[in-house]
Amino acid sequence: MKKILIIGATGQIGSELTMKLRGLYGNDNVVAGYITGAEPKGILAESGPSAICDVTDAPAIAEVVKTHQIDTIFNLAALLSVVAERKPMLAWKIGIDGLWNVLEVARENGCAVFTPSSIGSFGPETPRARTPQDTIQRPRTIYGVSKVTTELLSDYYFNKYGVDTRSVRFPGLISNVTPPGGGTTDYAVDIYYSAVRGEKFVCPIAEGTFMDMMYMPDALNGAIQLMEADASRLVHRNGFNIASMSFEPSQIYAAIKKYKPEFEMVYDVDPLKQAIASSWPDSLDDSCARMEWDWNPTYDLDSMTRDMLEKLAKRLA
Ligand code: AKB
Repeated sequence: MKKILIIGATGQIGSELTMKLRGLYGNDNVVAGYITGAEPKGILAESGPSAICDVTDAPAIAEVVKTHQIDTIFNLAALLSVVAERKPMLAWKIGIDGLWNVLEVARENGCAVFTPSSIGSFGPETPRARTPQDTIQRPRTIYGVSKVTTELLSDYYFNKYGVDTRSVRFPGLISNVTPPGGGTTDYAVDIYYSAVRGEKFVCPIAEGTFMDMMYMPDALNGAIQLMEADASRLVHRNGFNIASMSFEPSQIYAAIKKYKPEFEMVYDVDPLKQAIASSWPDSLDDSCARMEWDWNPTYDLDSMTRDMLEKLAKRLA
Protein backbone atom coordinates (compact mmCIF):
# COMPACT_ATOMS: atom_id res chain seq x y z
CA MET A 1 0.00 0.00 0.00
CA LYS A 2 1.45 3.34 -1.05
CA LYS A 3 -1.43 5.59 -2.01
CA ILE A 4 -4.66 4.85 -0.20
CA LEU A 5 -8.26 6.03 -0.63
CA ILE A 6 -10.74 5.57 2.22
CA ILE A 7 -14.35 5.72 1.03
CA GLY A 8 -16.46 6.61 4.06
CA ALA A 9 -13.58 8.28 5.89
CA THR A 10 -15.79 10.17 8.33
CA GLY A 11 -17.70 7.11 9.58
CA GLN A 12 -17.09 4.97 12.67
CA ILE A 13 -14.25 2.90 11.18
CA GLY A 14 -13.08 5.43 8.58
CA SER A 15 -12.36 8.29 10.94
CA GLU A 16 -9.89 6.19 12.94
CA LEU A 17 -8.55 4.11 10.06
CA THR A 18 -7.66 7.24 8.06
CA MET A 19 -5.62 8.66 10.94
CA LYS A 20 -3.93 5.33 11.63
CA LEU A 21 -2.99 4.87 7.96
CA ARG A 22 -1.68 8.45 7.76
CA GLY A 23 0.55 7.69 10.73
CA LEU A 24 1.90 4.57 9.02
CA TYR A 25 2.08 5.58 5.35
CA GLY A 26 2.41 9.37 5.48
CA ASN A 27 -0.28 12.05 5.71
CA ASP A 28 -0.17 12.93 2.01
CA ASN A 29 -0.63 9.31 0.94
CA VAL A 30 -4.05 8.71 2.49
CA VAL A 31 -7.06 10.44 0.91
CA ALA A 32 -10.18 10.83 3.07
CA GLY A 33 -13.17 10.22 0.78
CA TYR A 34 -16.45 11.66 2.05
CA ILE A 35 -19.95 12.59 0.92
CA THR A 36 -21.58 16.01 1.06
CA GLY A 37 -23.01 16.53 4.54
CA ALA A 38 -20.36 14.31 6.17
CA GLU A 39 -17.26 16.44 5.56
CA PRO A 40 -14.08 15.70 7.54
CA LYS A 41 -13.46 18.03 10.46
CA GLY A 42 -10.61 18.90 12.83
CA ILE A 43 -7.49 16.77 12.63
CA LEU A 44 -9.04 14.50 9.98
CA ALA A 45 -9.51 17.50 7.67
CA GLU A 46 -6.20 19.17 8.54
CA SER A 47 -3.79 16.25 8.52
CA GLY A 48 -4.06 15.15 4.88
CA PRO A 49 -5.90 15.29 1.56
CA SER A 50 -9.62 14.72 1.27
CA ALA A 51 -12.01 14.46 -1.68
CA ILE A 52 -15.72 14.10 -2.29
CA CYS A 53 -16.11 10.43 -3.15
CA ASP A 54 -19.66 9.09 -3.20
CA VAL A 55 -19.60 5.30 -3.63
CA THR A 56 -22.71 5.52 -5.85
CA ASP A 57 -20.87 7.79 -8.30
CA ALA A 58 -18.40 5.69 -10.33
CA PRO A 59 -16.88 8.58 -12.37
CA ALA A 60 -16.19 10.49 -9.12
CA ILE A 61 -14.37 7.47 -7.64
CA ALA A 62 -12.36 7.04 -10.87
CA GLU A 63 -11.40 10.71 -10.83
CA VAL A 64 -10.09 10.58 -7.24
CA VAL A 65 -8.21 7.33 -7.96
CA LYS A 66 -6.53 8.81 -11.05
CA THR A 67 -5.78 12.22 -9.53
CA HIS A 68 -4.11 10.73 -6.45
CA GLN A 69 -2.65 7.63 -8.18
CA ILE A 70 -4.39 5.40 -5.67
CA ASP A 71 -3.28 1.75 -5.40
CA THR A 72 -5.49 0.62 -2.48
CA ILE A 73 -9.14 1.39 -1.70
CA PHE A 74 -10.78 0.81 1.70
CA ASN A 75 -14.47 0.75 0.78
CA LEU A 76 -16.26 1.43 4.07
CA ALA A 77 -19.52 2.86 2.72
CA ALA A 78 -22.52 0.92 4.10
CA LEU A 79 -25.73 1.20 6.10
CA LEU A 80 -25.56 -0.79 9.34
CA SER A 81 -28.02 -3.61 10.07
CA VAL A 82 -30.91 -1.84 11.82
CA VAL A 83 -31.07 1.17 9.53
CA ALA A 84 -30.66 -1.12 6.50
CA GLU A 85 -33.79 -3.06 7.57
CA ARG A 86 -35.68 0.24 7.44
CA LYS A 87 -34.19 1.28 4.06
CA PRO A 88 -33.41 -1.97 2.22
CA MET A 89 -33.16 -0.49 -1.27
CA LEU A 90 -30.78 2.23 -0.14
CA ALA A 91 -28.72 -0.40 1.70
CA TRP A 92 -28.38 -2.34 -1.56
CA LYS A 93 -27.61 0.78 -3.60
CA ILE A 94 -24.76 1.78 -1.29
CA GLY A 95 -23.53 -1.69 -0.39
CA ILE A 96 -23.76 -3.50 -3.72
CA ASP A 97 -24.20 -0.99 -6.55
CA GLY A 98 -21.50 1.01 -4.76
CA LEU A 99 -19.26 -2.04 -4.52
CA TRP A 100 -19.62 -2.69 -8.29
CA ASN A 101 -18.43 0.88 -8.87
CA VAL A 102 -15.42 0.42 -6.61
CA LEU A 103 -14.49 -2.95 -8.10
CA GLU A 104 -14.76 -1.66 -11.67
CA VAL A 105 -12.57 1.36 -10.88
CA ALA A 106 -10.14 -0.99 -9.13
CA ARG A 107 -10.05 -3.32 -12.15
CA GLU A 108 -9.37 -0.45 -14.54
CA ASN A 109 -6.71 1.16 -12.35
CA GLY A 110 -4.99 -1.84 -10.75
CA CYS A 111 -6.10 -1.14 -7.16
CA ALA A 112 -6.43 -3.55 -4.25
CA VAL A 113 -9.78 -3.36 -2.43
CA PHE A 114 -10.82 -3.96 1.18
CA THR A 115 -14.60 -4.09 1.77
CA PRO A 116 -15.72 -5.23 5.22
CA SER A 117 -18.09 -8.11 5.69
CA SER A 118 -19.71 -8.82 9.06
CA ILE A 119 -20.98 -11.39 11.55
CA GLY A 120 -24.27 -10.28 9.95
CA SER A 121 -23.41 -12.38 6.89
CA PHE A 122 -24.52 -15.43 8.93
CA GLY A 123 -28.07 -16.45 9.76
CA PRO A 124 -30.12 -18.68 12.06
CA GLU A 125 -29.10 -21.93 10.28
CA THR A 126 -25.39 -21.19 10.80
CA PRO A 127 -23.67 -23.11 13.64
CA ARG A 128 -23.87 -20.64 16.54
CA ALA A 129 -20.80 -21.38 18.62
CA ARG A 130 -17.32 -21.01 17.17
CA THR A 131 -18.89 -20.52 13.74
CA PRO A 132 -16.48 -22.03 11.18
CA GLN A 133 -14.84 -19.98 8.41
CA ASP A 134 -16.64 -21.89 5.67
CA THR A 135 -20.22 -22.66 6.63
CA ILE A 136 -23.91 -21.94 5.89
CA GLN A 137 -24.57 -18.25 5.11
CA ARG A 138 -28.32 -17.70 4.81
CA PRO A 139 -28.88 -14.35 6.60
CA ARG A 140 -32.42 -13.03 7.14
CA THR A 141 -31.52 -9.31 7.03
CA ILE A 142 -30.88 -7.15 3.96
CA TYR A 143 -27.60 -6.15 5.65
CA GLY A 144 -26.59 -9.81 5.76
CA VAL A 145 -27.76 -10.44 2.20
CA SER A 146 -25.63 -7.52 1.03
CA LYS A 147 -22.63 -8.73 3.05
CA VAL A 148 -22.79 -12.24 1.55
CA THR A 149 -23.08 -10.62 -1.88
CA THR A 150 -20.10 -8.40 -1.02
CA GLU A 151 -18.03 -11.47 -0.24
CA LEU A 152 -19.12 -13.29 -3.41
CA LEU A 153 -18.69 -10.30 -5.73
CA SER A 154 -15.28 -9.51 -4.27
CA ASP A 155 -14.17 -13.13 -4.74
CA TYR A 156 -15.58 -13.01 -8.28
CA TYR A 157 -13.47 -9.98 -9.17
CA PHE A 158 -10.40 -11.71 -7.77
CA ASN A 159 -11.01 -14.99 -9.61
CA LYS A 160 -12.14 -13.48 -12.91
CA TYR A 161 -10.04 -10.33 -13.18
CA GLY A 162 -7.26 -10.76 -10.63
CA VAL A 163 -8.36 -7.73 -8.59
CA ASP A 164 -6.67 -8.05 -5.18
CA THR A 165 -9.82 -8.08 -3.01
CA ARG A 166 -9.63 -8.93 0.69
CA SER A 167 -12.00 -8.62 3.64
CA VAL A 168 -12.81 -9.59 7.19
CA ARG A 169 -16.13 -10.33 8.87
CA PHE A 170 -16.17 -7.63 11.51
CA PRO A 171 -17.93 -8.27 14.79
CA GLY A 172 -19.59 -5.37 16.66
CA LEU A 173 -16.94 -2.65 16.85
CA ILE A 174 -16.46 -0.64 20.00
CA SER A 175 -14.67 2.69 19.91
CA ASN A 176 -14.45 5.94 21.83
CA VAL A 177 -13.99 8.23 18.83
CA THR A 178 -16.85 8.24 16.30
CA PRO A 179 -20.07 6.56 17.51
CA PRO A 180 -21.67 3.96 15.22
CA GLY A 181 -25.14 4.65 13.83
CA GLY A 182 -27.90 2.13 13.25
CA GLY A 183 -26.20 -1.16 14.16
CA THR A 184 -27.47 -4.08 16.25
CA THR A 185 -24.27 -4.14 18.31
CA ASP A 186 -24.36 -0.37 19.07
CA TYR A 187 -25.55 -1.08 22.61
CA ALA A 188 -22.03 -2.19 23.49
CA VAL A 189 -20.78 1.33 22.66
CA ASP A 190 -23.76 3.25 24.07
CA ILE A 191 -23.41 1.52 27.44
CA TYR A 192 -19.97 3.12 27.98
CA TYR A 193 -21.33 6.60 27.19
CA SER A 194 -24.10 6.09 29.79
CA ALA A 195 -21.61 4.81 32.36
CA VAL A 196 -19.28 7.79 31.90
CA ARG A 197 -22.15 10.28 31.92
CA GLY A 198 -23.50 8.76 35.14
CA GLU A 199 -26.78 7.77 33.48
CA LYS A 200 -28.79 4.58 33.86
CA PHE A 201 -28.42 2.43 30.72
CA VAL A 202 -31.50 0.98 29.04
CA CYS A 203 -30.32 -2.12 27.19
CA PRO A 204 -32.19 -2.94 23.96
CA ILE A 205 -30.75 -6.47 23.75
CA ALA A 206 -31.97 -9.27 26.02
CA GLU A 207 -29.82 -10.83 28.72
CA GLY A 208 -28.16 -13.99 27.44
CA THR A 209 -27.76 -12.77 23.83
CA PHE A 210 -24.12 -13.40 22.95
CA MET A 211 -22.45 -11.62 20.03
CA ASP A 212 -18.84 -11.27 18.96
CA MET A 213 -17.39 -7.81 19.66
CA MET A 214 -14.03 -6.14 19.12
CA TYR A 215 -12.17 -3.03 20.27
CA MET A 216 -11.42 -0.64 17.42
CA PRO A 217 -7.58 -0.77 17.71
CA ASP A 218 -7.69 -4.53 17.02
CA ALA A 219 -10.14 -4.03 14.13
CA LEU A 220 -7.88 -1.43 12.48
CA ASN A 221 -4.78 -3.58 12.92
CA GLY A 222 -6.64 -6.52 11.42
CA ALA A 223 -7.71 -4.60 8.30
CA ILE A 224 -4.21 -3.24 7.71
CA GLN A 225 -2.47 -6.52 8.50
CA LEU A 226 -4.71 -8.37 6.03
CA MET A 227 -4.05 -5.83 3.25
CA GLU A 228 -0.30 -6.16 3.89
CA ALA A 229 -0.39 -9.97 4.10
CA ASP A 230 1.65 -12.12 1.72
CA ALA A 231 -0.87 -13.08 -1.00
CA SER A 232 0.74 -16.49 -1.47
CA ARG A 233 -0.36 -17.49 2.07
CA LEU A 234 -4.03 -16.58 1.54
CA VAL A 235 -6.29 -19.55 0.97
CA HIS A 236 -9.36 -17.42 1.69
CA ARG A 237 -9.98 -13.82 0.69
CA ASN A 238 -13.54 -12.55 1.22
CA GLY A 239 -14.01 -12.59 4.07
CA PHE A 240 -12.08 -13.88 7.05
CA ASN A 241 -13.72 -14.61 10.39
CA ILE A 242 -11.94 -12.51 13.02
CA ALA A 243 -12.73 -12.54 16.73
CA SER A 244 -11.43 -11.30 20.04
CA MET A 245 -14.29 -11.46 22.57
CA SER A 246 -17.88 -12.64 22.81
CA PHE A 247 -20.21 -11.43 25.56
CA GLU A 248 -23.86 -10.85 26.43
CA PRO A 249 -25.29 -7.70 28.05
CA SER A 250 -24.97 -8.73 31.69
CA GLN A 251 -21.28 -9.48 31.16
CA ILE A 252 -20.38 -6.05 29.75
CA TYR A 253 -22.49 -4.51 32.52
CA ALA A 254 -20.50 -6.46 35.13
CA ALA A 255 -17.21 -5.46 33.46
CA ILE A 256 -18.15 -1.77 33.73
CA LYS A 257 -19.50 -2.12 37.28
CA LYS A 258 -16.07 -3.34 38.37
CA TYR A 259 -14.79 0.21 37.69
CA LYS A 260 -18.07 2.08 38.29
CA PRO A 261 -19.94 0.28 41.10
CA GLU A 262 -22.78 2.83 41.08
CA PHE A 263 -23.62 2.16 37.39
CA GLU A 264 -27.14 0.83 36.71
CA MET A 265 -28.61 -1.03 33.74
CA VAL A 266 -32.19 -2.10 32.98
CA TYR A 267 -33.61 -3.97 29.98
CA ASP A 268 -36.15 -2.68 27.45
CA VAL A 269 -35.72 -5.07 24.54
CA ASP A 270 -36.11 -3.63 21.03
CA PRO A 271 -37.87 -6.31 18.94
CA LEU A 272 -36.08 -5.50 15.65
CA LYS A 273 -32.60 -5.37 17.22
CA GLN A 274 -33.31 -8.53 19.22
CA ALA A 275 -34.55 -10.43 16.15
CA ILE A 276 -31.37 -9.49 14.27
CA ALA A 277 -29.09 -10.30 17.22
CA SER A 278 -30.78 -13.67 17.76
CA SER A 279 -30.13 -14.62 14.13
CA TRP A 280 -26.36 -13.98 14.42
CA PRO A 281 -23.70 -16.34 15.79
CA ASP A 282 -22.58 -16.27 19.42
CA SER A 283 -18.88 -16.46 18.53
CA LEU A 284 -16.71 -17.01 15.45
CA ASP A 285 -13.81 -19.40 14.91
CA ASP A 286 -10.99 -17.19 13.58
CA SER A 287 -8.35 -19.90 13.14
CA CYS A 288 -8.02 -19.35 9.35
CA ALA A 289 -7.15 -15.67 9.88
CA ARG A 290 -4.64 -16.69 12.55
CA MET A 291 -3.09 -19.26 10.23
CA GLU A 292 -3.11 -17.39 6.91
CA TRP A 293 -2.06 -13.88 8.02
CA ASP A 294 -1.17 -14.10 11.72
CA TRP A 295 -4.28 -12.39 13.10
CA ASN A 296 -3.75 -11.95 16.83
CA PRO A 297 -5.94 -9.46 18.73
CA THR A 298 -4.78 -7.88 21.96
CA TYR A 299 -7.88 -6.60 23.83
CA ASP A 300 -10.30 -8.63 25.94
CA LEU A 301 -13.45 -7.35 27.67
CA ASP A 302 -11.63 -6.13 30.77
CA SER A 303 -8.73 -4.33 29.05
CA MET A 304 -11.15 -2.75 26.55
CA THR A 305 -13.45 -1.60 29.37
CA ARG A 306 -10.60 0.05 31.27
CA ASP A 307 -9.42 1.88 28.15
CA MET A 308 -12.93 2.90 27.02
CA LEU A 309 -13.84 4.35 30.41
CA GLU A 310 -10.55 6.24 30.69
CA LYS A 311 -10.62 7.67 27.13
CA LEU A 312 -14.34 8.53 27.17
CA ALA A 313 -14.02 10.24 30.55
CA LYS A 314 -11.38 12.54 29.03
CA ARG A 315 -13.31 13.07 25.81
CA LEU A 316 -16.63 13.87 27.53
CA ALA A 317 -15.09 15.98 30.32
C1 AKB B 1 -24.17 -3.92 13.07
O1 AKB B 1 -24.53 -4.15 14.23
O2 AKB B 1 -24.94 -3.73 12.14
C2 AKB B 1 -22.69 -3.93 12.79
C3 AKB B 1 -22.17 -5.28 12.44
C4 AKB B 1 -22.01 -6.32 13.45
O3 AKB B 1 -21.86 -5.52 11.31
N1 AKB B 1 -21.98 -3.41 13.93
